[in-house]
Amino acid sequence: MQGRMGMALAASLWLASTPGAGAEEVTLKGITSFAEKTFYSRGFERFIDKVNADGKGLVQISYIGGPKAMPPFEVGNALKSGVVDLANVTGAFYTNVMPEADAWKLTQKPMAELRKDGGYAYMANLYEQKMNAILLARHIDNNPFHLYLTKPISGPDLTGLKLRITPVYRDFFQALGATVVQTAPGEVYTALERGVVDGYGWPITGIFDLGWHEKTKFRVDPGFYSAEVSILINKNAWAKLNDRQKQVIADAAAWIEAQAADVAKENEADIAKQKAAGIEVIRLGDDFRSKAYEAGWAGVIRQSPEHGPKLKALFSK
Ligand code: 173
Repeated sequence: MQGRMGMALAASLWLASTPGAGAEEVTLKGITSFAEKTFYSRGFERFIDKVNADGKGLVQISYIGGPKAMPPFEVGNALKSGVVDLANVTGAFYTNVMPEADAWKLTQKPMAELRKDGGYAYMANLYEQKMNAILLARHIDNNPFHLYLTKPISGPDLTGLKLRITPVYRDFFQALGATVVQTAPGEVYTALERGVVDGYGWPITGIFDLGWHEKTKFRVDPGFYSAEVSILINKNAWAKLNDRQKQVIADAAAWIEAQAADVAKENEADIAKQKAAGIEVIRLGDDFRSKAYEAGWAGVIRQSPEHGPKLKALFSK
């Protein structure tokens, strides 16, 4: 026993005293574009906890917080420029920097497959060029978007409705005739309360986090696309890490990405919760979903005529 402890002590002393071995603990700054402790931030928070536990003496993440610290639509630029080192964010929030990022919502293959078949590699190149970043982990997938309303509709015609959107829903809702207004999630409650909008786009999970269920009367089914929320790291911050520090981050990233499959369970829980809250379901046909994909891909290809068609080929089944 004593001999082994002696070895461990000797090893840690050697590391601490070897110049250039990167033994100094590095602290990275991490931000989330969703409210702290809400559904879409939770995976990032678990990732941070794991890095901070496994990375003692090597690498730590200082959690700056959410939209109170930085508006969600500014997170992409902050990551690119290195104002923050790590970001928990969805592609729709940084289309100003990388329009192609919004295409993640249209993937019909799991990340494990995209990491093998070239889909991830194609995007990784764009992240390097346009975002100065690496996408470490997509921890939200298998999580459809829906249209939520304060008044009923009788079919897929959204003419006369004013809907809260992000780039995720813009092309689809407009194609169905809606008037759209973009807001950050933090403004949805007030927009509903004041009657500024008749509804909003949001995934199946999370409407209880910010109290929107109080103002929501209907959910339109079927859902469409698959919500993406990922953890990104600035390239320069990554390049400065030594191999052991990178390993801690990469292991935590693989661990959290593998949990994206569990999101499906959370979907079921929120569907039941919505029902219990009295939110009625308006069921439209499957062509509602087909139209979503059609409008979504048309939008991505219009935003990025160079990469859009290639992404469509790589991401579709
Ligand atoms: O509606 C949104 O704010 C949005 O685009 C989004 C994307 C992924 C997860 C949750 C919300």
